[in-house]
Amino acid sequence: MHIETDIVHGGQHPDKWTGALSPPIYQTSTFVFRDADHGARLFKGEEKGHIYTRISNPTIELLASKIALLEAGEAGLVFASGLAAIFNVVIAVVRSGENIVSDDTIYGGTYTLFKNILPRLGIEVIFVDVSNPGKVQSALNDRTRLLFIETPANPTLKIIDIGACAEQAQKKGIPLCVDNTFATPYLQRPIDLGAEIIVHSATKYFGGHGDIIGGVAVGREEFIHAMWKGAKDVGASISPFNAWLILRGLKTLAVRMERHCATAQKIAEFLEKHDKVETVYYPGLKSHPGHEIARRQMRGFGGMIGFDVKGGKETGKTLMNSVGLCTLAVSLGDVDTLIEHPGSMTHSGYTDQELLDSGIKPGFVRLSVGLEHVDDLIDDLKQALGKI
Ligand code: LCS
Repeated sequence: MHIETDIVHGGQHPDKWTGALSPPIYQTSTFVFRDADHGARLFKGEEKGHIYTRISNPTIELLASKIALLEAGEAGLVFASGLAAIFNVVIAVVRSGENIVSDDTIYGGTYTLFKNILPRLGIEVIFVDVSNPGKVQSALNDRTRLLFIETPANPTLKIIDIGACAEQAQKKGIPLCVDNTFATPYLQRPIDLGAEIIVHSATKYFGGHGDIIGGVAVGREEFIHAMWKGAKDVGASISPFNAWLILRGLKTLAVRMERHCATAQKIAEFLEKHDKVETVYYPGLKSHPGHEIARRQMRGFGGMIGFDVKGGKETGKTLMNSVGLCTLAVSLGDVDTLIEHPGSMTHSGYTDQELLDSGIKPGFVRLSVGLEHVDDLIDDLKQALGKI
């Protein structure tokens, strides 16, 4: 089936008890055992069944298998947030005394997890520009257990060649983990290009409506099972209701992504021509250094745009304080267009030098293009840029 069809039907079937088309929400913490031996067998893994929602839940499992299908992976595991998914992947793969090689441009929360929390567990993270194969080669060593990237990356929309990266990881015998939040499997399927593990903030395009927090990891069956064994004791489980809201949001992923891409392309072209704008970062623009790679590995360029306004941070602030229709807030992938300043908001865990090294200039503004009419969005940005 085409991915558009899998997005609607994949993994789902009418409820076997009632025929309900929409899946039931198993909003329960616990599941009743038939007798004491049944409970003991479930705990020993001798019989399949649900015990307790931190361990497993049918609504959450439905979401996990649906996302695994969309990502062309064997299995998936859903978490309370994207960061919980990333943390659980790391602790499933990396032990104290070992390390991760990560691209230097990633979501600020992932960056502070890697920079501040993992070293406390004895896990070192080596940050390099992963788009440069030579730098990756010299960073990988005998204690490296994971190569981690985001593409397109938050917030600069940096593009990394997934296939080339996967090859380097395979040579080293380690998995490549791709955070596919910005693209979604509708636009890009890293597993088809050689990646082994996919993570997502489901909070974003999967949910799509700005009303939940969730995360997911996808990979080989054996890996997901091993990760689940640890994750059930870490306890970062999503609520069944939130899992259901993501299932509902997912149904419109294809049409939403088409519109996000079309509107973002027009806005990026508008911004590129504007005399108050210095640089526009959008992979759909020919001027973007990752444009050719993005064309090869993505079927569309996504709904995220970055841009530098002339005059730096202060003019950036004037712009953000002057928008009317665009909303000044973090998060992304919502139906509402959101605008924010990564340097002082989502990426405030980077030092000023680290921001510059990752190409995030002081006046860099990030736009998550929503589903409003493109002309209304352009009018709003035009009037706000006019205030500079
Ligand atoms: N990965 C990416 C690429 C993200 O953008 C985020 C959150 C996460 C992982 C973490 O997911 P969460 O735990 O929030 O579900 N990005 C955010 C952002 O850019 N603004 O607010 C959150």
